[in-house]
Amino acid sequence: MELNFSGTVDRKVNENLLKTERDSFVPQSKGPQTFIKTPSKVNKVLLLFPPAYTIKSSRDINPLPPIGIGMLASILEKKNYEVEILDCLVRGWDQEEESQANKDIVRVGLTNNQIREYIQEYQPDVVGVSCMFSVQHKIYPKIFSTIKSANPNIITVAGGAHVTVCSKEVLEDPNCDYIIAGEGEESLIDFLDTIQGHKSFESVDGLGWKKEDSGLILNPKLRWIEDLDSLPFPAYHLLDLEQYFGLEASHGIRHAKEFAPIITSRGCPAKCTFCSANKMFGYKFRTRSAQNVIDELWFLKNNYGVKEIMFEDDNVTANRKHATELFQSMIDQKIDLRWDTPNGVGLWTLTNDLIDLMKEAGCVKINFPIESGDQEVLKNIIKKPLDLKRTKGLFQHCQNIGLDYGTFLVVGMPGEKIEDIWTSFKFCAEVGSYSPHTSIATPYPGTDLYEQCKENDYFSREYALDGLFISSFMLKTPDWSEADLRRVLLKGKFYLKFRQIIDRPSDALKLAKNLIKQPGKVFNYIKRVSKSGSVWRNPANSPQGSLKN
Ligand code: B12
Ligand code: SF4
Repeated sequence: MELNFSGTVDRKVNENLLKTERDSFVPQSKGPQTFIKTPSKVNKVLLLFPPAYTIKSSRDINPLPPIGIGMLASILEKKNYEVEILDCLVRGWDQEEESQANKDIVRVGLTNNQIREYIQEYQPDVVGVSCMFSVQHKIYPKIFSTIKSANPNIITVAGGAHVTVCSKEVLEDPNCDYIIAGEGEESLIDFLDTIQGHKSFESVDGLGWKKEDSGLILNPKLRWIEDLDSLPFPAYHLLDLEQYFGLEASHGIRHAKEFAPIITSRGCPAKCTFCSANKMFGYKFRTRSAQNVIDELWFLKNNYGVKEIMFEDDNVTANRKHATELFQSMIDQKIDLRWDTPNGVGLWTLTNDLIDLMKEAGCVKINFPIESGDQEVLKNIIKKPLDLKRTKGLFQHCQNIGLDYGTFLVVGMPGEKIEDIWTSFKFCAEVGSYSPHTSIATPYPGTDLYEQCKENDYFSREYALDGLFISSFMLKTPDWSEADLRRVLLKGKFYLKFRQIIDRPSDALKLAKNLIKQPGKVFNYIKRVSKSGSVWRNPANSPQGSLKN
């Protein structure tokens, strides 16, 4: 099968690209012939967060302050560069452009013209583009070409999770001059030194660049920042936090208008087969000190009136000692903020005592990323270090102390049987989680799942990044068909609602009210899940729904 990431690369190149070790990369092709004349001096840098494609009716995207480029901006300011941040998504949150290829899809955010005008006004020497999501891969070339059309002398550099796992595809774009893989703080500064003639391109960790005689070069990513306290807080003065306040589509349900995301750690020691998080920040779990985090919380509270925090870490509790210290300090210093964990927590380290501490420290909801309710699937297929028996006790404890919780499931992994998925729904009922957030297994570049599917040809249709919305049905295996998956999802949904009414009769009224208020929602759900060819949550990835414009 021909892999179709961007339409411009062949399978051989992709296979190299998706190897886990970037250091084993050997350039395979000459790549586009654009080689950069370096300026003698860089004064101004613009960091840009692109607009996003989404489905018009559900707008499954979240405008959150992009703290990654916020941190880069801080570092740049410390080095005396003049910096601005342009979050094209939030600045154009009320603007929608219909896709010409599919009228269900819209581009949300600033238009190319608006971005061009901004750049022409600001006149940066370098524009850094955050390319975080592979699912948004079609927007990035448009942004690079818009930047070059504003001024062809501007140097473009891309970073972020998508760049990290699909470095070569991004760099092959003739309007993208450089990429930086993995965490960007040190490399961005080294890169700016390099293009000003003070360092060699080869010395910049994780840099992708174009060399006249040998095409694209990807330097290996070898270094991780050990002391996270050495990093400054995001440049909040450039992020303009107020523009995010009160927007409905934040990450999870918000109780306060004034909210902010924060990251307290980097890296994840687990090796879940569907996840590429370690490609971004490595396997070693590194933490900021409790006091460093608290200082940032005070800063957000005192300067921006922030009342609610989202810990956006992959695993805020992965190190129990660190988590205990952090939450205890929040209590001791009377920080008095509500908070939750939208991405879930490291359940293998969670204890009842830690949950008590979290609640006392202001936690209003814990997400339990159990992924499966079947221990064998967890152990042999997902490879998440989780003991479900122990986890049941944690759910029970949350119920006992009245702490809200959610559950994440991923279904349709190769090797998983339909009965196993059913077991997951039964597990959810048992622990009183009647609306689990259920994702269909999706083979992201850079994951073991992707490698396994490629090896065994488990793709149900031609592999394309467009299909990466977590809601897609991209796989087929000898154990089940797409139709089987759809059936069990539908059955599971109704089973859980039925169990909710039986187990908690008082919820029946609430469910009935919801049904009366939004009858179309249930109908749409049934239609979406049962109709072959339609997708689980987001039609952008249906075969007819590719983002062609
Ligand atoms: C917060 C978060 C979100 C937020 C993003 C908000 C925002 N504006 O930043 C929200 C909730 C919107 C989100 C949504 C989704 N997310 Co998300 N998200 C994350 C998460 C947990 C943390 C990101 C973060 O803030 N990290 C901390 C900061 C410091 O890091 P950073 O932003 O990556 O920036 C650093 C580097 O990347 C680099 N860098 C970044 N930009 C640039 C630019 C330049 C020029 C340079 C040089 C360097 C550079 O330097 C920064 C500092 O070190 C990551 C997991 C992770 N560990 O990264 C997943 C992650 C990025 N998300 C992921 C996914 C899949 C999604 C969704 C598709 C899920 C879904 N709903 O289907 C959606 C996509 C939404 C969309 N628009 O289409 C994947 C992306 C994988 C991929 N290849 O695409 C990740 C890696 C999670 C994973 N385990 O796989 N997400
Ligand atoms: S899913 Fe969570 S626990 Fe598993 S590897 Fe990814 S970040 Fe770590």
